[in-house]
Amino acid sequence: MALLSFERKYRVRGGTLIGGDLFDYWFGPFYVGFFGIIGALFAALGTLLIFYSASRGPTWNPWLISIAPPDISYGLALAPLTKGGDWQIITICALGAFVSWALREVEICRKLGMGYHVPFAFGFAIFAYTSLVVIRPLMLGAWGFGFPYGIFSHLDWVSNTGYQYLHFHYNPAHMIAVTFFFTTTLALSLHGALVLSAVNPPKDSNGVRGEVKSPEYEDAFFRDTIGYSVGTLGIHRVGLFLALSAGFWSAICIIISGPLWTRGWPEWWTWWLNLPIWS
Ligand code: 07D
Ligand code: 07D
Ligand code: U10
Repeated sequence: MALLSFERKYRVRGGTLIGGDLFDYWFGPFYVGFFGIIGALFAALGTLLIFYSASRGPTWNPWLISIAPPDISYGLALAPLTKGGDWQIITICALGAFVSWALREVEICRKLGMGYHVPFAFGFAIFAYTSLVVIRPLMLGAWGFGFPYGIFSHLDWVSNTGYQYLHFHYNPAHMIAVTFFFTTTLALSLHGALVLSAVNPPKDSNGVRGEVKSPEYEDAFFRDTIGYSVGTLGIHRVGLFLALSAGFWSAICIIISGPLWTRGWPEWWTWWLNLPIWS
């Protein structure tokens, strides 16, 4: 079905969670909806605040602009706008925009009669962000533990926070997260390569392209190679699981750093040396 006639068929009324028919329309290619409006408002307000804060800062260099959270001494209180209060409002705007984006996805899923897998997946990214700027700061008792909003400054934060625990690679949840990230890229490269190899087979000596292969060929390739094929639907379940696990264990690895373990992460492994089996 051509895209235009497809859109006419599927741009249907309804499925909204809130607002009824009021915001149930499209703006060019974009579905709007109640959450499109408030998402755009949060994004606009947050961006304006970033510009306002940058205008008070020492630089307009986009790599160096940085909006820092309040000093630790403010604890969990609201800070004055120029002393990290801007960071606090920007954080609220960011969370408002991310959650609106997810709910707008939900409304689109409902319109199309699809599952909620995409917004569910985006929820894990939101959880990872929340773990950094809400959950861990709350557990440590100060908003100052959040990361600063700046391209290079947030890298400094990651490095400083990592070295605070001596050697962040020894954080067991970080190990699991990193492994899931690596496995995700392995899985996507295998999947992308396998699909292209089947739908885009080599040309023969006359320059004629071979026939597009069916999924049975894809199954056969992995049975021949590793003895098992997870199947053409299964690989998408595997991919989603791997990617969501990467984000989930990332959130866990930072939440436990401080609230649960305050010393260097290498020290955590002494439980291994203390096992009675060695004595
Ligand atoms: C490709 C989808 C498109 C999204 C893009 C990002 C902005 C920020 C705003 C100046 C894969 C758009 C960027 C809107 C501009 C201002 C105020 C997604 C794709 C292209 N980081 N991080 C980057 C964010 C954290 C870390 C790049 C955001 C944590 C490291 C970009 C968040 C930690 C490195 C960026 C966030 C951390 C980066 C590329 C939020 C642990 C890099 C991102 C909201 C997770 C890399 C200079 C990308 C880099 C990089 C954005 C959080 C670590 C600027 C929006 C605190 C180690 N991060 N980041 O491609 O080159 O993502 O940095 O949580 O090396 Mg970061
Ligand atoms: C938080 C992003 C959420 C994004 C959202 C959407 C917009 C809109 C608009 C484009 C979670 C934003 C959207 C703004 C844009 C348009 C139009 C994703 C988030 C909601 N580490 N480490 C991780 C590795 C070291 C340290 C995670 C590797 C060192 C700390 C991941 C290495 C030390 C923290 C990871 C390595 C250290 C982490 C990041 C290697 C530093 C964290 C991924 C090979 C000296 C962070 C929750 C992530 C974390 C984190 C990987 C090294 C410290 C597992 C591969 C040893 C302090 N590290 N790391 O979380 O867990 O994505 O955050 O050396 O806080 Mg690490
Ligand atoms: C997948 C797949 C598959 C496919 C696919 C894909 C996964 C089965 C079938 C998809 C994958 C790709 C296409 C591959 C490439 C993708 C990536 C590498 C991922 C990264 C993506 C990007 C970097 C692109 C990011 C772009 C984005 C997010 C779009 C940006 C758009 C906007 C900001 C507009 C958003 C729209 C909203 C919020 C709702 C509508 C609102 C408007 C249009 C604005 C107008 C506003 C109003 C009407 C409200 C009024 C309020 C305002 C303006 C505020 C004013 C306030 C003031 C204070 C001034 O598996 O195979 O193939 O394709």
